[in-house]
Amino acid sequence: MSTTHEAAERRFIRACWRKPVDCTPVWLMRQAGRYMPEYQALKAKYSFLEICRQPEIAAKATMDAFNYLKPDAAIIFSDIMIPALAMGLELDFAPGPKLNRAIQTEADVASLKRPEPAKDLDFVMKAIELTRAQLPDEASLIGFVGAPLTLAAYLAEGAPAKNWVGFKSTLYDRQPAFEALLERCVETVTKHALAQVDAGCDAIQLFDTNAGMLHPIELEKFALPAAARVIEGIRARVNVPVIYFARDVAAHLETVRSVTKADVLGIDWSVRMGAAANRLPDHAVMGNLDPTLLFASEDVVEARTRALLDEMKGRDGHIFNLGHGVLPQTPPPHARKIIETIRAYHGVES
Ligand code: 1CP
Repeated sequence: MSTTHEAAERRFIRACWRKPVDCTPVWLMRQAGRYMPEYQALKAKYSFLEICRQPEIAAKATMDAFNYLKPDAAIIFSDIMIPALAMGLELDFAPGPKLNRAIQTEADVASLKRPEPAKDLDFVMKAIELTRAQLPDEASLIGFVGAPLTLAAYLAEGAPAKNWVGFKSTLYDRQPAFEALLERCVETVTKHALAQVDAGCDAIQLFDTNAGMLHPIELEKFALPAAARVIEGIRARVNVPVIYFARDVAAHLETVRSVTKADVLGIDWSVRMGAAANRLPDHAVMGNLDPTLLFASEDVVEARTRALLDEMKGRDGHIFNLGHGVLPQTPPPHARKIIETIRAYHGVES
């Protein structure tokens, strides 16, 4: 595919494949979101779902953040819960996702539709096409899905929860139902990821935000093998890098790598980046500034950005990012300071 070939020349993609780069590539998880005044202006006119469902508006949300920050990659404006719409559920955001019902029994799972994302979620693919057309050639476009475990957790719970008791009791008490649900999530997100690549994404990120709240027994039994199956399914058909990001799994990085076989592992800020890279030799890593650092002064942001670059100096396969998403209320100039500092560090124009 020609897009894959062109993408192989881009700085961000080169780093995913651990090829040398002139400057550490950078993007920020949740770079288009509530901290941006441009996004707040969109939200004054449209609901979150309206933004997602109107490709021109979704592309504008992505591009506003891209044009302000000038990172090496943009991420499409959507949400990990959007596939729930195509599974036949009603979804609202307030601001976290809320479903009209929780999926906790085998009958609940059987009632879910089997989505064809290319058709059922065509607004996502149109947003990707419009965004790709507006991005400069050297920028990459990241598509994303929730990893199966994380999507299953939200489906079983119906909404974010403090201790995720609804989800965990489904997992512990009704394992056949949980396995059936996980299976549907594997199928759905694999198709959704492939449709996003077909529409023009250069890389796919799996967000497994909830994996780290599992006991290691369930992490190894369910979360990681399910993510591995999605990654295998993507790889069987397209040649794009796949990033796997989970939180609170620093104790298990070696297992995460060997089971998921993701090309790039996202690292949260609970571990030194150099130490994580040492534990994952010959593997690309992404991360890992503390998102809360961005509430400190620009001087502190600059110093810690440089310290992280020093720590990763001479290693191929580092993609600069935060250890989790940009938080609401973050001062936008502080987010931009990271990118400016990286370019200055390498003597490259911003
Ligand atoms: O009211 C609003 O303005 C909606 C806020 C919002 C936004 C801007 C939500 C609701 N989702 C999004 C966009 C979004 N979500 C993006 C694209 C923007 C970008 O990254 O630049 C992405 C990649 C996501 C991914 C996402 N959604 C994750 C994984 C990443 C992470 O932060 O861990 C998760 C867990 C969600 C669920 C979700 N959607 C929205 C919220 C507030 C949440 C978190 C709910 C919770 O507390 O569990």
